[in-house]
Amino acid sequence: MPQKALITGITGQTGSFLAKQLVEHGYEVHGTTRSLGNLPWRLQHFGITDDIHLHKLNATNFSEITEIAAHKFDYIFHLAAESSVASSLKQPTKTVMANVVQTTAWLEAIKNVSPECRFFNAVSSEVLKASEGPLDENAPRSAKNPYAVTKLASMNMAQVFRESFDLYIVNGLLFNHESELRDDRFVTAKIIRNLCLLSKDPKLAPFELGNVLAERDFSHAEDFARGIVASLHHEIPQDYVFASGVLCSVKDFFDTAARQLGFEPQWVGEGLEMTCRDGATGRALVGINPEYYRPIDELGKAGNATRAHTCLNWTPTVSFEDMIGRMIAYQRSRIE
Ligand code: F7E
Repeated sequence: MPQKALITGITGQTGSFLAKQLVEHGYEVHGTTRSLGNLPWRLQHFGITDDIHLHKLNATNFSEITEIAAHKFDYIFHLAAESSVASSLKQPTKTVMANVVQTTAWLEAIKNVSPECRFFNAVSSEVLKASEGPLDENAPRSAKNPYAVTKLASMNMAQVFRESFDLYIVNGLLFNHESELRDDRFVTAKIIRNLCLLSKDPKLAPFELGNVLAERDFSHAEDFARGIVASLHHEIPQDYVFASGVLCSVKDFFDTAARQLGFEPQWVGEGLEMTCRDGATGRALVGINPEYYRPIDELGKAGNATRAHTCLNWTPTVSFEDMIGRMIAYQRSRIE
């Protein structure tokens, strides 16, 4: 009998990489989606749409969640969420419903109808407090935006269920994870898409970013998917940081991508007056728009994934440059 796995949020970036890996490993893969009418383009990209059992789910409907949990999966990977910090600032109530109420409903459902199921809960580096040095699972907590508040609550809830009801539950403290399948609400995909468009059309006007001095710890989502699977196969359920350990600014990401596309990025000005031109042609590539700034944007958070290295034998394999190369190649193939 193949092992049965359910991925909530299977049509998202990380859900799709996870689905691909589980299908390749011979699992029977199920997934939830808001609408069966929407084409799951990421699953199509991997050619695995026919291998997936899709379940339509209204994510805040507790009885629908219980009905799906009653299929008695061996593993549930709970990734469905409002995952954009910017969107959470605009729609905090919706974010609480998607991230706290939904997660609690899944926890309650597995406790009631499938207590043997191993459950992965996707949490975020946004719940960790910035400080000197890379942050591990024991780093102090802090939540500076609605998204972070909801992820912290969902992590606390999952820990309470693990300790109170003896369930196998793992929280993954995921630092930024990007890929060719990222959507451009997120800064990396926005940069890649716009630079590819600029490189294709010499007359195109520059685009706009927010705080380019913000720093993040970027990895490839495919590497995290591998770690997430491994995290439910350890003998004890515990929480894991997944991260590269390397800090990089949005500006560094932009510069690396621009160079790979043949531009020579040259920045001038400060703050809102910053702009970047192509040194070879003098053409403006990007400017700053305060609309994309966050009210609070914590700087300098790198992750320490020692526990994942030690317990799961997990290490990232896709380098920063290769990740950007893959994002560019995919984006170019879509716009050419
Ligand atoms: O922003 C800055 C922005 O929206 C990254 C999610 O996966 O990782 C992700 O959250 C940085 C921020 O991702 C623009 O201010 C500048 O400092 O790509 P992002 P995020 O907020 O880090 C964490 C770990 C998660 O858990 C989340 O689910 O880039 N930035 N200019 C911009 N950001 C955006 N979106 N757009 C800009 O134009």
